Amino acid sequence: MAGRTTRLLLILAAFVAGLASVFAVVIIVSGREPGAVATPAGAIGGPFQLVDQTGRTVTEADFKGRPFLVFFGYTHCPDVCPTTLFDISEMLGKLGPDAERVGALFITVDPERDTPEQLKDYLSSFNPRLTGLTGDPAAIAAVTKEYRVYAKKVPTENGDYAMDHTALTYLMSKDGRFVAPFNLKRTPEDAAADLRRYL
Ligand SMILES: [Cu+2]
Repeated sequence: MAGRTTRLLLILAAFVAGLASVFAVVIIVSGREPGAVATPAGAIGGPFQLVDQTGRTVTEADFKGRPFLVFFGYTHCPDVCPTTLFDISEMLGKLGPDAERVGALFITVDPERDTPEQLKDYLSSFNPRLTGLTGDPAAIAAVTKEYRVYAKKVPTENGDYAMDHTALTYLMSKDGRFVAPFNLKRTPEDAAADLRRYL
């Protein structure tokens, strides 16, 4: 009986913890909604040197002449990252051949676990045009700072950890300047049509 109560309590605790983390994400997201981005466009983003899921060195120069989306997250993320990557994948699918004329970057905030191999494995479930990027902690710290991304390690009950992080998709122009947060909460057709305007 006591064992059962303990288990129920543990399940309840896990549920509450899960709920709390969802709210934390919501707060982070809502804190960075379009209206809250008061900084002048152009001040967000900048040069970076990272490694993609194939081990290739990638810099911002690789996307010159193409509008690109940037999303920060990590492969162990329970919901926000997979949902966003799914939405971006759907949109890339709707772009058809134009998908080659845009960039879609998933930059990890968890370089400790997200090696190029881990990114490759994880991204195999999504649109192949997604570029997963990782790097040494200093390079990741630099790029998160440039994009004003909040990312914080949060220990979990099982001795592991999760990452609280800004869940904003940045739309960058052909010349690498920040345009606006990119809205994925619409049909992939609408999102694709919007992105086409920046080609
Ligand atoms: Cu995430």
